[in-house]
Amino acid sequence: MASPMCLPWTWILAVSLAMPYINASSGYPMLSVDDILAASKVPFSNAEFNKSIAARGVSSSDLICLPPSAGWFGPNEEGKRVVKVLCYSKESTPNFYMRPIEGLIMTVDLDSMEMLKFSDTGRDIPIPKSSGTDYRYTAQKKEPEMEPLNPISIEQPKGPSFKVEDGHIVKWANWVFHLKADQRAGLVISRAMVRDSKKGELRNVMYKGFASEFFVPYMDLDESWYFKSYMDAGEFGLGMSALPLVPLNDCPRHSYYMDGVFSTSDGHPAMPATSVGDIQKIRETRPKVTLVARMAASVGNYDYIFDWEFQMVGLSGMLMVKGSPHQSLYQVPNQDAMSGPLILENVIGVVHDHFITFHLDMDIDGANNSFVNVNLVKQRSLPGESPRKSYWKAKRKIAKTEKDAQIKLKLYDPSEFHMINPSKMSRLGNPTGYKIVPGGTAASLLDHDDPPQLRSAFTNNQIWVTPYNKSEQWAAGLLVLQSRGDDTLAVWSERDRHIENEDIVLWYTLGFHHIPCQEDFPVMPTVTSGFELKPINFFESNPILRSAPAFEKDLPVCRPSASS
Ligand SMILES: *[C@@H]1O[C@H](CO)[C@@H](O)[C@H](O)[C@H]1NC(C)=O
Ligand SMILES: *[C@@H]1O[C@H](CO)[C@@H](O)[C@H](O)[C@H]1NC(C)=O
Ligand SMILES: *[C@@H]1O[C@H](CO)[C@@H](O)[C@H](O)[C@H]1NC(C)=O
Ligand SMILES: [Cu+2]
Repeated sequence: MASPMCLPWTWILAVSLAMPYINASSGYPMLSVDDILAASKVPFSNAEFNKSIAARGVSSSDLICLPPSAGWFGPNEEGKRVVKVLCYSKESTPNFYMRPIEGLIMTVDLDSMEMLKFSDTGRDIPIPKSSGTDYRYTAQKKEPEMEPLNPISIEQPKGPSFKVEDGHIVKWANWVFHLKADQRAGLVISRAMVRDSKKGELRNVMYKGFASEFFVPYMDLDESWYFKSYMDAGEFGLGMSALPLVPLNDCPRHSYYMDGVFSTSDGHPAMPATSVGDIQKIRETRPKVTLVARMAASVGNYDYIFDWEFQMVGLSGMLMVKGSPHQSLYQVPNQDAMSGPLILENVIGVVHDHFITFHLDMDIDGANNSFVNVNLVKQRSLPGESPRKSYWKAKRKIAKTEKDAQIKLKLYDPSEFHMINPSKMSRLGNPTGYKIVPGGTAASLLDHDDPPQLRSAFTNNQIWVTPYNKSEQWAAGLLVLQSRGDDTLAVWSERDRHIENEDIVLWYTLGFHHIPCQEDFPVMPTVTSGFELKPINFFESNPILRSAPAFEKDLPVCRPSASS
């Protein structure tokens, strides 16, 4: 586990985690595994807590306590690192998230491990029943009332088409890129280059791309809920929350697995503690062949799967969000007073949002690029000009400074968004470029002065462009735990720096609102969302024509060993 080769890097990480204490901006480094383990034990040394648990009929051996981050809500909790500790019953279920002990919440100081506040408001709220909460196949008592599907096997008899050099550099089809496991971002793709099939040269597309920050605010004002406005990358760490991928279930044969070795709070190298290992994998599938760099993480009650999908023509970032069950509230007779739909007896799925902000340092044919807003503008024909009264024109506007590139998506005033190299022209004189095609387009409905939105102001726009600055990689700022929003992408962008024909970074926020429903119980079906990066006048013509079609003689025919 502790390979000596990892040490230099680990020390750099340990130094960068310690450094924030001398930084002027608000906030603290992400929670460490030690913080989490220690904080979750604090309630047990409190007699009042024991009394409350006993009154609810829960045995202490059935308790599971977790310390989610507390957010930041004004000066009361400043000067100390605090978390909120809440508990669940794991009696008769592996799915304790479905059995919250509602209204029991403790504010804990992470350094002194003291309980700062004890709040116990939910004694009359029953703990939801355990029946039906077990999602495992073996726990389903009844035969399913549908025809089972036959297995499908995907074969690749000549082995994979990708190569991995030095453990990190991936070569596949016309793509070359570097893959890295990162404690905070999870998976980092860098130096993505594509070989031009006509000219044979390797051309730069993206210097670095990764999920920079998450924002998941819940819409409930109760004492035990209002603070739930998680920022999963900067508070918990996507890499730190990584899950092992399961061969043949998560990934097909020939997949390549990469361990993530990170630093513990005392600087030792270690694999993520929430599971036995962090694995990224590369997958090949047919007939639509894409190369997938995947990582899975489990942050609290949510499982996230990140797929960076390389295609023959484009490069796309894909995100799948796969939920484990939600935390829940209780049944209230007045529906309007409920913060979400009832999804099971005694369980409310509290409505909330998911936002993920990506850092996309594009380098189209070199570092100096420009951002172009190609606006579709409605035109009115002149009287007598045409039987047609209206049409639209694509009007190009190059962003000169950061404020020109603060973009809110609009259905009735649409645009395409291009990253171009203004000094690299195609045969026809078009600048070479890539466009970003937004996917999940939900915007945050919170007011800008609401503390969670102030800290997550990087979600105020869906697109931003900033000049490259090595200190501006994390959209919520370097320090996120209890930050006050003084070091976010929104603050940097207000400087309105020059971004035309410069080394620039594109930021895109993917969003979706989540109104839970009964099908989200006991485990959520996968929600998929993503965005694409597609070439725009980058190639002289469609590069797919140069790749060979599949012939029948090359494809294996698989037969079951005994035919029936
Ligand atoms: C609370 O209960 C736990 C488990 O039964 C016990 O170990 C602990 O000593 C109790 N704490 C107090 C302060 O009574
Ligand atoms: C990029 O542009 C800057 C000026 O905006 C210039 O100083 C720099 O040399 C350029 N870099 C390249 C690689 O052309
Ligand atoms: C780079 O970013 C840091 C942090 O936001 C900031 O203090 C510094 O002024 C920035 N440098 C430039 C040249 O914008
Ligand atoms: Cu959700």
